[in-house]
Order: sequence, then C-alpha cells, then structure tokens
Amino acid sequence: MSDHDRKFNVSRRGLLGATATGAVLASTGIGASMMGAKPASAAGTASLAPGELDEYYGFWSSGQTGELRILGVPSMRELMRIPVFNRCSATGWGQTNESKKILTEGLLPETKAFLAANGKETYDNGDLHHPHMSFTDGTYDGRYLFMNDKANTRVARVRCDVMKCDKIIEIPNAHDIHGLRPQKYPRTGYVFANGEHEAPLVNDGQILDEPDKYVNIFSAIDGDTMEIAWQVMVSGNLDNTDCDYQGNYAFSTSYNSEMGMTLAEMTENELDHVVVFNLKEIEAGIEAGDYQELNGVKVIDGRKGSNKKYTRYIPIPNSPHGINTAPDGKHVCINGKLSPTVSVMDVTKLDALFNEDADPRSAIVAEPQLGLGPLHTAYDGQGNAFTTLFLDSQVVKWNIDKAIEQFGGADVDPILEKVDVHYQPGHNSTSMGETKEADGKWLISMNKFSKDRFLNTGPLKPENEQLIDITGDAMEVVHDGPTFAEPHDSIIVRRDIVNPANIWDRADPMWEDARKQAEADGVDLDDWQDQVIRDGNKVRVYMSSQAPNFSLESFTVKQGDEVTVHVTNLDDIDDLTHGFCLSNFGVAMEIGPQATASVTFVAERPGVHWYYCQWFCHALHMEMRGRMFVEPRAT
Ligand code: RUQ
Ligand code: CUA
Repeated sequence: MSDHDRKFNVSRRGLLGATATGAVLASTGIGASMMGAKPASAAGTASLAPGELDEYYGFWSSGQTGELRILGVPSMRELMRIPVFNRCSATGWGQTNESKKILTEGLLPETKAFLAANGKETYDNGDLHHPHMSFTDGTYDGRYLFMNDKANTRVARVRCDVMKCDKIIEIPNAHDIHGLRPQKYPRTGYVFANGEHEAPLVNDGQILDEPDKYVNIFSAIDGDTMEIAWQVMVSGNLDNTDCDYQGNYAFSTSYNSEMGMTLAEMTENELDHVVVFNLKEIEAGIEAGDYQELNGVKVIDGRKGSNKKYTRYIPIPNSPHGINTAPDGKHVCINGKLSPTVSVMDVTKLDALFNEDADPRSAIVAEPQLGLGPLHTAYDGQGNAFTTLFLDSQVVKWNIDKAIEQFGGADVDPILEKVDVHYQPGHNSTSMGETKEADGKWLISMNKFSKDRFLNTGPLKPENEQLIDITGDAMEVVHDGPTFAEPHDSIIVRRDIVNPANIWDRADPMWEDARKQAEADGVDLDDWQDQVIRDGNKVRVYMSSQAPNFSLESFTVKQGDEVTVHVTNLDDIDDLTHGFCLSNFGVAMEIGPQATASVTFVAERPGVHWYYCQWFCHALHMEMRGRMFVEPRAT
C-alpha cells in the first residue's frame, strides 16, 4: 500500500459505492464523510488489501458456459473455475480419461448411441444455473456442491475437498433440469431437481404434437450415491424448487399451468401454481409399490386430480419463478414474475393441506405487492427479505411479519427500502442466506445486463454482479463485478465451512482406473517406476513429474498405436501443479500435486513430437519437456 493509499484508506470502502466525482474528491483530500459515504461497517471491507483473505466463499454458476466458479466475497475476486458440463483447455476436462469417465458414465444408453451417431462421446455444452451446497441440520456442511444442467438434463456434483466434479448423471424421463436444491434436514439426503419442459412420458416418437399427453417430472436424487431415488409425474412445467427445514416437504413453482405451447397460451391463466411434494407420503407410496418403473426409475403419479396423498397444487398469481425458504424455518417466498407480488407460504400449514383437504390457498399467509418482475428472494436472518425486481431494476427490502399483518388487514407497508441495481436483476443471494445461519451481511444482486457500467466490449457485454452491504438501515451498493456468460445464481458460504485440501491423496478415487491398469501392468504408482508397456497396438506410458523434470525424457511408439500417457505428479508441495501438453496432438492436462492423470490418443503422426509442462512450476519450467518418437508405419 502506498502512503497515499494508506492515508485515504479509511474512505475506500465508501468510495466504491460513490461516483467518480467522489473518488476525485477523496484523492484531493476531501474526506468521504463529505460525500455521505459511511466508514467501513460491520460487514467489513469490500476492497481487501493485497494478501488479505475474503470472509466468504462465493460459489457461482456460469449458465451456458457450463462451469462452476469460486469467488471471494466481499472482494468479488474470481478465485477458480471448476469445469463441469463444459470443456477446459487448461485442465484437460473432457479430454483426460478421468474426466471422460465422469462425463460419460452417467449418460443413458440412448444418449450414448445418439452422441456416437454424431461422432461424440459426450455433450460439449451445458447450462449450469443453480449451484447449492449439501446441508446437515439446516446449514452448509462443506461436503459437496450440486448443480443442474438445463441444456442436457443432467445433475452434477463437485467434491468440496478437492473442488473437482466427481459425478454427472443424466436424469431419465425428465426434460431439461432447471430448479435444483439439496434437502436441508436432517441432511442431504435428497437433491431435488425440476424437469422444466413437458414431453410425453415415453418420448419415443409415438406421441408428438399432442400436448395433453405431455407430463412433467420432479426427481429426488440421492446425494450420496448420485442415483435417482424416485420421481413424481406432475401437471404444468416446473421452474424453481426449494424445501423446508423439517424434512417433510419440497415445493416447485410452475409457470404455464395451462400446459400451453405458445406464449399466448402459456400466460393465459391468472393463476399458476406451486406444487407441494409430501416426502413421507411419496416414500410410503414407493414402499407400497404405487409406482410405475420407467428407465429403471420408480415414478409416482402426482398429477392434478390424481391421488392427492403425494402432491398439492397451490394457486399462485401468474407465472411464479423463484421459490426461497426463509431461515426462520417457517416461511417460503414464491416470486410472482409476471405478477408484482410475492406469495408467502407458511410450511406449518401444509400438514392441514394434506390431512383435511383444506383450501389450497390456506397456506398462503401474505402476498405483498413489491414492484415489477419479482424473480428471487434472499434473507438476512432478521425477518427481512430482499427481492429482485427484474423490470424495475431494483432490489426491494421488505419485512415478512409486516407483510403478514398487511395480508390480515392491518394498514402497514411491509416495504422498507428499494435500491437501484444495474440492470435487470435475476437471482440474488445473501451471506449464508439459504441456511438457518443467515448472517445479514452481504447481498449479491446478479444482474442480467450491464449496458453502460463497463468499458464497451462490443455487442456482447458482461453481466453485472453487484455487492450490496445490508448491515445498515440503508442498502448500499459497494461493488460492480463484471462476469462472463451467464452466472444465474450464487451462494455465499462462511469460509470456516469450506476446507479444501492443498495436495491430493495418492489413493484418491479420481484415478482408480489408472491405478488398476498400472497394477495389471505391474507398475506401482506409489513406488514410482517409469514404464512403457506394449500390449498389441496399445501402448501405456507411465511417467512422473517432479519440478523441473518429467521422469521420461523420451519414449517411442509406432504410427497408429493407441497411446495412453499416465503422469503422476510426485511433488507434494502446495501449489505445485504440473501440466502435460503434447504439441500438435491436441493433448493437454493438469496434474495437481500427488495426482495422477491420463490421456489416450492415436499416434497417427510420425516424427519427433515434444511434450512440455504447461503449468509454470519452476525456474526451469521451460526446460521441463521431453520427446515422443513416432516411428512411421512400414510401407
Ligand atoms: S432461474 S433468474 Cu435459471 Cu435460477 Cu431465475
Ligand atoms: Cu512443471 Cu512447468
């Protein structure tokens, strides 16, 4: 920090929210107090000094980019990208044998056949909207992150100990997984996933343009095994989902209860609905055999007008979108989208809904008018809610109890404050806000448009994620954060909950297959030996890396051989990753400290080919290289 910076440090945080004029005034020595900016508040500073660590991990989705991102909050510095549904040039995700296994093993047989017909082993794209951490007893437990792929109907899991994806499954019977939430209590448990787009239950072409025969599918996935526990067939397409803090119910918003196929048809009804899923009854129904089995999954009928034990349909004003359970363990906000209202559901009234066949609206205890385009709601843990208003480009802070009083006829205004955001917010999230430990410090508004907020990058502009200090009476926008396409959602997790390892465990299951193959080849991956094993036209190369060397300075194969290169990184120092990049073979991968990675290719190019370490690891990093000799095929 320069003397100049130190001198004006007190006002830095306030300045982030101030205009350029404010910054100029500060640099000329006029203090932030004159600008009305408050000094560093209880929430801490948004601008951390170099070397200072953030208080929270932010886990960000990336929409159509298909990866998961880690940011530090409140600095909003991007810390890491975790490839999931996408491909990654740096880490070799989608190219290494280890990642290919994860990307392909959970695909359905017909999907594999379809992809093969298109010359592919797996999908190249994904649309990752909703990342959520596993829970134990109502709060994050730091085990896993779960996320959806709307593009290709998949659900993935990331291991928080190494921050790598370890499972991806395709969800049969459903179409285009959108809303996703882990069970909060007693633990995760189930991961609930919404199929957004309706289709024939057996979608084999026998039924085409007969929308009245389409259904939608809600899935419960076992988060430990990543197998599908059960599915429920429902009416209307499913948008977002959440669940209670008691372990009894899950609920999904549904736009297009009309089951319309055109925009006019889809928005016709004044009321759509929330589907409430009775978990205990569904489990009992599965136990009792009240299901049909389809693609190996037990599917229960929970459509409107079917057996009412499993589901209830609560009418909600037009096209509800986000659904968010409050940290009080009682209230659930259903965001109206086309309606300016948020409907508040009381989970303690849901038993009556199922037992006494009560009026389905009896669980709605408030419905405040908040502004135009309410999409998602976050919480401060002090009884207040923060709802994004897409059309108004605002975040509105309101009080849940006051909204309930107003609904009961009292002359009170639940709205406490509105703040402009830039522009058109979708999701928002608060620090620990989707857990019972919501701490009311920070709010992120995830805005779909940045327009004029940053230097012009051409027709495609970044999104804008704004950090808002919510510790005071007034919400204060303190930081603009540009992001590439298109983070939908984020969670903000206290850093003490997340404790990743610095180096891999040599026995990690990630390279189980490589270990087995090495064993079969008589190579001990723990007691390192270099080996080049020929097995017909298959060649398996085993080598290690240790800065600044590959243990093999060269190896020889024949043109047309199928070559698998295994590299084990023997360095066991923090932050000492090596890479293996084979020039002009399109081969590159990351090998973390103590990790093994492998890649397979056909050596169809004769000649001398260099491989090099592609992670700057040592003063002699440039020298960390070797040659692959490919002997030409005899003519
Ligand atoms: S949705 S902008 Cu994909 Cu989470 Cu609401
Ligand atoms: Cu190893 Cu660069």
